[in-house]
Amino acid sequence: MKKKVILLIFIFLGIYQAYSAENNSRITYSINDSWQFRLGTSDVGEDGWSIVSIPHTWNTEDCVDDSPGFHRGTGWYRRNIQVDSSMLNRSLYIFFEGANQRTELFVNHHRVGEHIGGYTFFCFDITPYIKEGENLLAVRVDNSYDSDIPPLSADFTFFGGIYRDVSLISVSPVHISTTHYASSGVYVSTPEITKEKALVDICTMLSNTQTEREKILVEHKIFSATGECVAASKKKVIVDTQKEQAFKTQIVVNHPELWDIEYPNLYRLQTTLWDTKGKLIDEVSNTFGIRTCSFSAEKGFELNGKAVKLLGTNRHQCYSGMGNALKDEMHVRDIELLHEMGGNFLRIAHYPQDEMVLAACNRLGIVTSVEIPVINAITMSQNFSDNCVEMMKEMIYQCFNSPSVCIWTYMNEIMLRPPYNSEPTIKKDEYLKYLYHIAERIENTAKEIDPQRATMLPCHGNLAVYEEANLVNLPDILGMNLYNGWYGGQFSGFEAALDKIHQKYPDKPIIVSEYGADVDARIHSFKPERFDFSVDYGVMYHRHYLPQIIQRKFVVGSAVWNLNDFHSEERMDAIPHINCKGLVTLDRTPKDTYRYYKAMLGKEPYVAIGGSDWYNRSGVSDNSGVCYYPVSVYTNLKQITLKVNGKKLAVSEVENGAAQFNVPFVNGINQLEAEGIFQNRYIKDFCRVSMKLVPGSFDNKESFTELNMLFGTARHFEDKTAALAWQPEREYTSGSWGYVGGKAFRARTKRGSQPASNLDIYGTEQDPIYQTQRRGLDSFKADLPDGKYVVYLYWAELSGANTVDLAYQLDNIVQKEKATERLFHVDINGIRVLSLLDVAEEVGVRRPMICKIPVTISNKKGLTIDFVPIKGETMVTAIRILKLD
Ligand code: GCB
Ligand code: CA
Repeated sequence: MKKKVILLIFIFLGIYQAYSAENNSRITYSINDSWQFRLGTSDVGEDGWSIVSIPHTWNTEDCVDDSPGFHRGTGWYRRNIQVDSSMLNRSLYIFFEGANQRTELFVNHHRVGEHIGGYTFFCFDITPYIKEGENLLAVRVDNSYDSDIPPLSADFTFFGGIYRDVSLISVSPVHISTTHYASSGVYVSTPEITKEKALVDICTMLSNTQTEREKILVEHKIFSATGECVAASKKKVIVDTQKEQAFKTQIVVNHPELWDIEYPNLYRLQTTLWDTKGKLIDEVSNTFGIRTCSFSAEKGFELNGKAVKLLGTNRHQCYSGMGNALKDEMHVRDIELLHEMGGNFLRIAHYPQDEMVLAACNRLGIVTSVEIPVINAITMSQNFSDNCVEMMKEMIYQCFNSPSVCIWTYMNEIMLRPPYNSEPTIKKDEYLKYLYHIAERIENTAKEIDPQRATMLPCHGNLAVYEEANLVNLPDILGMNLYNGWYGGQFSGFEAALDKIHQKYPDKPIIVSEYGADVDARIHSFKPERFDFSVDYGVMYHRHYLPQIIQRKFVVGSAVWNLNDFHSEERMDAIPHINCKGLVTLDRTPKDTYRYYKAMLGKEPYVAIGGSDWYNRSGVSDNSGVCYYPVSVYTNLKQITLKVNGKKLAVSEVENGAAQFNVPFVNGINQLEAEGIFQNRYIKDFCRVSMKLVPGSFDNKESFTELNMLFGTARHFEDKTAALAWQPEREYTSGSWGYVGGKAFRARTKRGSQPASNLDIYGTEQDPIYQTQRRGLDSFKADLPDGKYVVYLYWAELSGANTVDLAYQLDNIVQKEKATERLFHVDINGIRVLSLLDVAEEVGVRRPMICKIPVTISNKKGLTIDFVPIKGETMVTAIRILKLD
């Protein structure tokens, strides 16, 4: 009772909890909450601090605003910790799970140390700086560009801040090391595995911060998944007064239960230090698995001697509106999404992620590759090279015990943008030599620390440049990032490329380390086309790729780029600042592409109606008052029956993960019900679609409510905020509605064109409405019934806007369109409503302009909107018509 009262008083006074050590064992306190944060280089003064919780990034505004760029600079965090006298004879550490990207820690104004790199754990010894009572922790974090710190550039946003958990660790002066590359201090490997027994090698790093050496007992106990102790050892060790003394021992586990994909059996190694009087000094637990893994072109990936095809995804660590500052459970959820989909492989790209990620992969049976963020290019400096190697060491030591990790990866598309192409001072041969030197150092580091695991280097499609740099034969596995049919070329270029590589390197196991297509879940098209960002093109892409991957044995694995949409500030696609190649959106809503994979890979019987997240649709009704749209049902069953509004429509055979239907949608709510049979059991999915039909011809009997037409495109667009459905343009015919004259605009790219501009349209989140347009049109006509209407005309001037030259777009880099002068009148039913309109002049380039005009139609005249050119071509991006009565 007394205790409770005291606690309450503390809370009311806002006093920090005091950290105290009641017994000897290790205590890890999370210190995520109640930090003060201030952006800027100075921590002096009391102004401008705000209270934040960690995980935290100072870039959350940047991921929702519409302006280019994100804040790169310095931020300060500070917080008090109360320490009571019992803690003063302990060793104290601050453990950071990750902060981007250069971090300095100060305790009571003493500089404790610095860590470089945004994606690995680090741990500082703060013992010498701690006093009884209040202690001030101050952390300076900097995410500025630094030519010595990888990544130099990459297709994702480098959110700054302490974006992963922080904790205070209190241990006895003699303890299992916390500062050996911030790992757990215990390394488990299994050099020999047979049915009868597994040899378990354990290397324990011991630290002694006292002035005297100390004799202790190191006990190891291995527990099975059911909690039974299956092996143990206890040995005397003299720990010198030093940090990180390695103590090695070997234990045998009889009849080991192996870790594999289906049964991810885990063991727990409990390491305990005892003093000679039998008092506990320190204890840590490490999860590990017993398994073998190998890669070869001939046999593929073998786990415990059994070949398994690795099929899965990549993953980025960010989320809608939160940047990279995710709570543990959100990391776990992503891995569960992958697991539910049937994925057995995760390329943790392009950097080590939250510890929850590997924990979940270990638990769920997902094989992983982890990689260091050396991307696109290097700096020819000793510091850069050293930082790469240091990151590799940190990554390997920190992930060492995870059975899911089978691959150490480095240098993603390192030849994508070699600087010698643009900077004459950099000599190509010197650059390639230095690049190889770094690659070799990284490769050797991996093999020295961990000879049991394979290495991989992911190349982009142009393998010749990697050959030139001598990088193909260096790693064990050749990673290929292939985007045929997305950034350029045809789908079939994918298998052609793979076969060609295999012919040249018949012994090299290949992983398709990336492949994917951007999908904006709001865009659909029944004439899907490369770079239209439609769900439908994305589905076509993946339905081509996956069977090709499955067919080829030398392709030992593949990883879709990407599990989730992710922030990439410089990108300007259908969703500006976001790379939308995810199978799920930035808030983890599955797209049809996810459904396709789940149908192909998932273990449970599965039926899912495609487009079930496309609720608001519009279309043109035919003579019988319906509109036919194709609907796919994704399933791993053989046959699907589809009912529409309670009536059976058809039965369809499943091919390549999907059954296809042509569904007559009626105006209003449509209920779809798909069902298949699995072992005498119905497996079903339901979905509702709200359809707003516009008559294909107005015979005055049809009712009309609204029409939302996009120009210059075959895309449908769902404005999910307003629950508004946009449909593609059509040409006017008598009695109906549509455009007259003109041409659909196409954005010019380096080698051709694409169906929509990739300009970020400022001040709107509905960018796709403005990214297509019709130019040079004479008019829009709709033979609407008499009545009162509101007409909305949409424009955006796309010419004259600066584009960004993004290396990842390869041949698809959009060319800047020269500013064109464009001046025209707009007449509605013969009345001039806008004269000498110059959209660029009116609102600026790449800005939305909507003109709302009330119109009364009488005498069966219908609606005619004329665009009268004065200078240049006329243009319009969308028209919305709403009937008021
Ligand atoms: C790549 C890169 C990756 C990009 C991806 C893309 O090859 O490795 O970082 O995000 O392509 O979407 O272009
Ligand atoms: Ca975490």
